[in-house]
Amino acid sequence: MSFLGSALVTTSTDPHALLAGARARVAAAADLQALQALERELLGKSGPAGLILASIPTLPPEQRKAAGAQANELKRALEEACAARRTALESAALESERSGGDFDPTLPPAPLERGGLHPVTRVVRELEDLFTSMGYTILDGPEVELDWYNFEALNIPKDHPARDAQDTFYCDPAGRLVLRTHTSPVQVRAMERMQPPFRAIVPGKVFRNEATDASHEHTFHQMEGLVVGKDVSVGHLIGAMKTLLRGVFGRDIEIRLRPGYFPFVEPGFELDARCPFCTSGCRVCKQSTWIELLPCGMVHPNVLKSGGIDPEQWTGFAFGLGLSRLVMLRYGIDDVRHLLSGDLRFLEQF
Ligand code: FA5
Repeated sequence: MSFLGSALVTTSTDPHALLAGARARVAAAADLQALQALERELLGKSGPAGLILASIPTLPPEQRKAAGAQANELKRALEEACAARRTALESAALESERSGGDFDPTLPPAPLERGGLHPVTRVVRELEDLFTSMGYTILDGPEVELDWYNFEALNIPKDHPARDAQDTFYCDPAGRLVLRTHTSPVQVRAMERMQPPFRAIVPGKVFRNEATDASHEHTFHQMEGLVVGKDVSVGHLIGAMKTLLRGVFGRDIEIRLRPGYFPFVEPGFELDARCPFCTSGCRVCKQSTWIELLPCGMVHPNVLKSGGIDPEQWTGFAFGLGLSRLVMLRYGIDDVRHLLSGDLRFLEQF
């Protein structure tokens, strides 16, 4: 060790002797338990380095720095000796286990706990495959969003009553930053970055400041869809939605459009799907045989303008799939709050 060659500090403790004695004890430690006890003792306050440190106040000031350095080096040397002994003891233990009579190298290892994909992730992946096969790009957007993209650019100014339907969590006192209440803000972000024609989907987490119950959660998933092109019509929207349902439920599902109001689409619709679980009414469809699945509509010209797209030249449709609810339908989950509960008893079923 380098400190052995350095000018010796006069202390009441001799570092050479301390180190040699300690090393001999470490080398003699018979097992890991003994080594651990020794480590605690040697590296603690009353160990060799600790003793040197404790003697520092009694030394002349010009010797104190060197004594501190000696203590550190001693400690490092002891740590190295302990680590080397630990490796040797561990290898010896392994060796003796291997050569013991009841060691059977042909036995299978203990089974590993396997994780699984979250049901939302499963459905998102399926939908991503489906939509990319139809030429859609997958987009992402920030969960902490500017009020501009979440509301204003979507034709929802500050005093608009539609803000009440999506009460949000404000993130700064000025109210410029919000937790996004829907995936629709990515519509305008997409328009700013992509040249029409384009098609995109945006799966993601959204947040609402509202009371929770079996079908409402403060944090849930949506998937936005946006298509902008020449002469895009409601017919294209219906075609895309039918393809979506065929992909999710594996067969054709009847749909209907009802008028729906969202400031960022005109006309706007609520799309209902014929209940995939019954023909004459059940608990899932509340005995109506229809399930309210997703709001959608033709992109409002003001929104195209917010995104820098000329509404005289381009039209588009958009939809906002309640992904959490679709996952519930798909797997027969009766309470949306299970999804993000982190409860393994729930998650292990998938
Ligand atoms: C919207 O969020 C619009 N951005 C959808 C849209 C997009 C309309 C594009 C037109 C064009 P809405 O607030 O209805 O709309 O929410 C959409 C879906 O999210 C609902 O149909 C429902 O399935 C789901 N949803 C709404 N609130 C909750 C909640 N608290 N918990 C779980 N799912 C919810």
